[in-house]
Amino acid sequence: DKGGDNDTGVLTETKPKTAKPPLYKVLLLNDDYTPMEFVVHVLERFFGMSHAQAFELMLTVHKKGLAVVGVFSFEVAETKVAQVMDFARRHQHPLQCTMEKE
Ligand code: TYC
Repeated sequence: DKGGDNDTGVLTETKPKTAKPPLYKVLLLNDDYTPMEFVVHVLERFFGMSHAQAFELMLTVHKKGLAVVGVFSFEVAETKVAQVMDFARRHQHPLQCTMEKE
């Protein structure tokens, strides 16, 4: 294949692209009641963060009101949100976790 000549004499190859799947941000929301240590534990347990990373992100949420915890495929984001919401509910904390399309 000699490629496409786009009127410049330069041969360019156009690779058929497969559509990239959409990505979803998982957001953690601040509230006045969930203990800081519980949020840190959630971030370690469900998002694989180190204690230091988790503590830093927890403080960002506490100060700014919310933060992006990670970006995932729809299925993974949905699972993370469900895991966090279920864990918070079982421990009777009002912690909220949501997702939105990037
Ligand atoms: N604001 C909470 C407190 O002062 C701590 C907290 C941080 C709660 C992050 C939720 O997503 C959250 N105990």
